[in-house]
Amino acid sequence: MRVLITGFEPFGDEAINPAWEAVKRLPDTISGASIVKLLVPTAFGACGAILYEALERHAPDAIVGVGQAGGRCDLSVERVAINVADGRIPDNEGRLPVDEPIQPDGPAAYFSTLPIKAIVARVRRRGVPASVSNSAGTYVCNYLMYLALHAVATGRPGTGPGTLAGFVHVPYLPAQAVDKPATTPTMPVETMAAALEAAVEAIVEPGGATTAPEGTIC
Ligand code: PCA
Repeated sequence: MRVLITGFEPFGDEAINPAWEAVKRLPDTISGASIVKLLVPTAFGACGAILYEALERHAPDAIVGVGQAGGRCDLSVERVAINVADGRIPDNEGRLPVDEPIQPDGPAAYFSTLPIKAIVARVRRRGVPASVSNSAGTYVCNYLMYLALHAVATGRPGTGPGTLAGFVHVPYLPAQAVDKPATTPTMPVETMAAALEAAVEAIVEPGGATTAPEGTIC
């Protein structure tokens, strides 16, 4: 089994992106699966082109995107990607889409095909807080998750009907919080890497499926 794990470049005012910092620390093999690590630009368009190239080159069995969600306090496993690009700040190439469909002919949303609840359970067992998130936002992370699921749904080269795809967000690193309010949640990079490793284990090892309630009430 081969797992493609992407991590984003720094964006906005940040000099570092915890997603790539954690992804690059992963071992090359997890539970017998080979891990392909891919740095992707925080740019609408460009990140998709690099994803498609990697799909063709590696034909992964699972695609796991990882991105920074500053302000979140745990490993958040995304449930859904929606067909909209609506930025708040320009991406790293200066693009700021507003209310644009990602794929004009695509469905309104795709659900993650990763075992999201098994991932949450496994990460918690590793001693790291985790939760299911019901919004990946409307910026580049949601965009990449949508494109990965759309690639599988439309049979892009390098994918098959059983290719799994989804996304997880990670908090800021402690070093990113020194100039932010004292209550800003952070997670050390080693903890993030351990959580991502546990997440991959949940994806590649059969039998971990769970339907534990993880919903939210507004
Ligand atoms: N986080 C942003 C884009 C890149 C990243 O790491 C997001 O959540 O959309």
